Amino acid sequence: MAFSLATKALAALFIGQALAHPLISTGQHDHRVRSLQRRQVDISKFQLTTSTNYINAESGDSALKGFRSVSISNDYVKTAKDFVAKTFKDAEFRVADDSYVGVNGVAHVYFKQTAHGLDIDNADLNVNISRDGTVFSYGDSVFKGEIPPPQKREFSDPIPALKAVSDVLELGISAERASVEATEAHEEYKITRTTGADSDPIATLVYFQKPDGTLGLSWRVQTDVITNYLMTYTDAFSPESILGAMNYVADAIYEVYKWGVHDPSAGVRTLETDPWDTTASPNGWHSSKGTNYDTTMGNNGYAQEDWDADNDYASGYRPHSADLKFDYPYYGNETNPHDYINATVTQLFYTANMYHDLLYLLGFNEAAGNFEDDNGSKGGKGGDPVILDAQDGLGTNNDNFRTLPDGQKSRMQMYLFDVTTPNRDGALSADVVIHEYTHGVSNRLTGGPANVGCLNTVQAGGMGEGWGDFMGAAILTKADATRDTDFIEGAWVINDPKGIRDYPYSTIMTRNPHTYADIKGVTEVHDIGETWATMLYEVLWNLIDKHGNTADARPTFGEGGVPVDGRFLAMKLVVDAMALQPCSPTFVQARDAVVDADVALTGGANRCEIWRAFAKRGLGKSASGTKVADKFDLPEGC
Ligand SMILES: *[C@@H]1O[C@H](CO)[C@@H](O)[C@H](O)[C@H]1NC(C)=O
Ligand SMILES: *[C@@H]1O[C@H](CO)[C@@H](O)[C@H](O)[C@H]1NC(C)=O
Ligand SMILES: *[C@@H]1O[C@H](CO)[C@@H](O)[C@H](O)[C@H]1NC(C)=O
Ligand SMILES: CC(=O)N[C@H]1CO[C@H](CO)[C@@H](O)[C@@H]1O
Ligand SMILES: [Zn+2]
Repeated sequence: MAFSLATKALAALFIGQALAHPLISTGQHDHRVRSLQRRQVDISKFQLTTSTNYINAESGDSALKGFRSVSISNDYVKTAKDFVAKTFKDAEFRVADDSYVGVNGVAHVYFKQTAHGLDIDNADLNVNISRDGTVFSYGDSVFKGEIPPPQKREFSDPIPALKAVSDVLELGISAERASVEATEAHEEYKITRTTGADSDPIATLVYFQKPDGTLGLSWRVQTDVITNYLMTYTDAFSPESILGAMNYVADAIYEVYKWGVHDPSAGVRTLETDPWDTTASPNGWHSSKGTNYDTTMGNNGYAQEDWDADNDYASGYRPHSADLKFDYPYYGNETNPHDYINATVTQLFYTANMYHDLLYLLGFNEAAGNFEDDNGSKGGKGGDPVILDAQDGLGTNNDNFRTLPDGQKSRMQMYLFDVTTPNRDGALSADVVIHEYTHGVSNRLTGGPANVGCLNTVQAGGMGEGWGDFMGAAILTKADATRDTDFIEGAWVINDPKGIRDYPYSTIMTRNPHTYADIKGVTEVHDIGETWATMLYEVLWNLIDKHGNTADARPTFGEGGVPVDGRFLAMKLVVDAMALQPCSPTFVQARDAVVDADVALTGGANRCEIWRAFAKRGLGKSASGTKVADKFDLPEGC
């Protein structure tokens, strides 16, 4: 038993994406598969068929029972290595470089089996280590038979392997004048001077567990042909025998106002590659239930136009791109907004998916009732990606979100704003998209995912508006902002620097004088929401001043799953509080839920920062939920 230290970039990529965190599943419905089928070759016939064992604590497995690392360190990789060394005595492994500790404190360590210094490409092992340092489960597709002795081969062998792959799969790559160049990676070769491929094919010598149960040397040949990026295994000594093939999707690229850009006046569009989070969207944004989409559809949402306001997402236009390259022009001077529908739908899809991924990390996941087509057996109900309708013909100068219970598709309708010339498109402005999506979050979280009727009273409905503005403010607040920096909602869409609310969000009373008493007798929910979001904006700044800020798009979690910076901590507490508060909460109850969320998450480490924020705006300790009046007092100890 030994560990080789060789880390191969390519192998790591392969493990990371094909096994640990699959990028895109390779089911039969893959659009690339379909395009291959037009050439009469069905790649699914060559699908890899490796079987994996999964052993958990309940299996009573003797290797697992009571295993604890003899080492005194709390290095979880070391614990996993010790476990593997003891359990698979005769095998060699290398640690893949994508081990991590999950939000639940479970560490996941990935190994690749090796033989004679080469990877056994379809022999993987992953070990889960609990918080207390014990191994609680592992999964393996380790080769348990006899490792054959090393075999000799010719330097030029990758060329016949490529020829065989191209012939059998009818890829149309010609390698008549090809030559071979070694790359920096171990036993990996670039095949140059071919024709018919989009980039030079790569061949890597690996071992492969064959369907007959033996282990053999194999060339893993990577070919990039128009829309098919394939990884094919051939027998190294009889290359025409294809051992397996998988479709490997290239990067997805979006030309968008990047996450963190408030609206089109605040930045330029850039190309964003694979922006998803692999925990929140393990199959990327264009895949669901084994289907890969070449359009703005996927597990988390379906984005399209709805010019005729018929709500029929199936017939709505959306851009298609076989290589998932969604880069479309938008200049801002177009007189007909239909001319940039590709850019708009792309932006809406991007913003909604980015927000899905962030919310997931903050706790709005499958079990909490989030918006996903496939619940991936992680709890909650599937079947409910968000319907994202851009340039919806139903109205102008507004947007809306209709939340249905978990398991039913909810709908965001983004309108055009015709108070400006040329018209402006709500879907291009992150503050308004985040505001709308947050209606879905607060409705699903308050009172449970199946009950979306908990924000209908006047105060609760008002907070429903406030949460949307607050989440936008927290997400779009820059790392170099200070508590004197204001946040303005909806300025771009109506082309007015004052935005769509009465006051900017500000911690300075003269710029935003809202206090609790302002909601007395008010029934317009947006007016009430302004006061609520103002209070949360105070919470945000008290926490940023205490814990600092970050420019990162996603939180870093410290011990106990607590975001290490104040900005994401504030977002997490606000989202956690939604799940804690009762159905139809009052301001007072929603405030208490934020205080309680901090108790649950940190043991109450931020109690006084939170109370001071609310008390400053009149929602102090002795404020009443029914008799609305300002109270500026703090609880004992603050
Ligand atoms: C590791 O634990 C995670 C849950 O934390 C589980 O989903 C996964 O299947 C486990 N994998 C193995 C190999 O034990
Ligand atoms: C819009 O702006 C682009 C880029 O600046 C320019 O090429 C184009 O001619 C403009 N179109 C109109 C209608 O002004
Ligand atoms: C949108 O993009 C497609 C290509 O995906 C193109 O054919 C079409 O003309 C574009 N639509 C507009 C309005 O530019
Ligand atoms: C209610 C629901 O949609 N449950 C699904 C959760 O995910 C598993 C596996 O993907 C499905 O079998 C369930 O139907
Ligand atoms: Zn709203």
